[in-house]
Amino acid sequence: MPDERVLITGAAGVVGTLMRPRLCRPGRVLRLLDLAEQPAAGADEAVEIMTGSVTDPAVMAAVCEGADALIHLGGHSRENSWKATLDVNIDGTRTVLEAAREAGIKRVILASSNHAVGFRRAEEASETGLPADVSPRPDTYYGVSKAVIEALGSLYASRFGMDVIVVRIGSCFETPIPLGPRGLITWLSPDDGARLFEACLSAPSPGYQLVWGVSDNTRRIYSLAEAEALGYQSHDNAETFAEQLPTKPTPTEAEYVGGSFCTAPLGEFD
Ligand code: 15L
Repeated sequence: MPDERVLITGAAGVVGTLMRPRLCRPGRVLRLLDLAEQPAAGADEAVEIMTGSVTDPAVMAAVCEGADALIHLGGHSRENSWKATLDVNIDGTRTVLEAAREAGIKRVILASSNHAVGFRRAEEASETGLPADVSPRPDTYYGVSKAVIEALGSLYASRFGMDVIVVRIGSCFETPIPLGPRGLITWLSPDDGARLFEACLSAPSPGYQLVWGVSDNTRRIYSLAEAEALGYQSHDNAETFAEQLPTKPTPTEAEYVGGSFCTAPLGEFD
């Protein structure tokens, strides 16, 4: 059987860098796209390094050729000017989806963010957590772009029968420590992130799905039921780090899903 080829955009970003070693496996080639320079392929790594922008239709057509699945992580990962957000996150995602459709890629995983629903209040979460498909309440232009990415994914799934899974990522970092106390709520461990992407890649005929991307943190306010229905099982819990994060979340962090993004100046790169 030929190798499965998984295209990852934004492969040199924070999440992409964490996923590269974790999503490599026998029978799979990772095609890694980024504008930034990437480490060359290691001796035992089946990777193809590609350089280019998700905003360039010619680049996207070339990298989608022969790919079986796509994980779209590319784009600005924090607040930026409206123009940059529009060009890269919104228009870029349409370019990515269009190229995927033209290349016949049937399985697409899109990185959304908790900031698509950043103005949801923690108190809205029931015992099982905020549903993964709770409607958008963006906290920034960045959050608006993620809400549009979700809508674009829904459009391509409905129109063209593609399987599109959108992951509302909490905070995916090596540990929750740099995130401060909010990380005890939002952390997605890199290993859990890889488990979740594997579930998204292999779930049979999911159609369009929104799922939360968080670990099974003691203090989480997000439902994991939707991700678990795809086969995700979290093994990690940010609470392991609680002693290293003794302070309490600020009132904004405790009140709103998006934490400090809710008060950050709009359109300003931080
Ligand atoms: C995000 O969406 C960002 O990409 C990431 O850098 C973190 O800030 C994360 O949200 C978060 O909320 O912690």
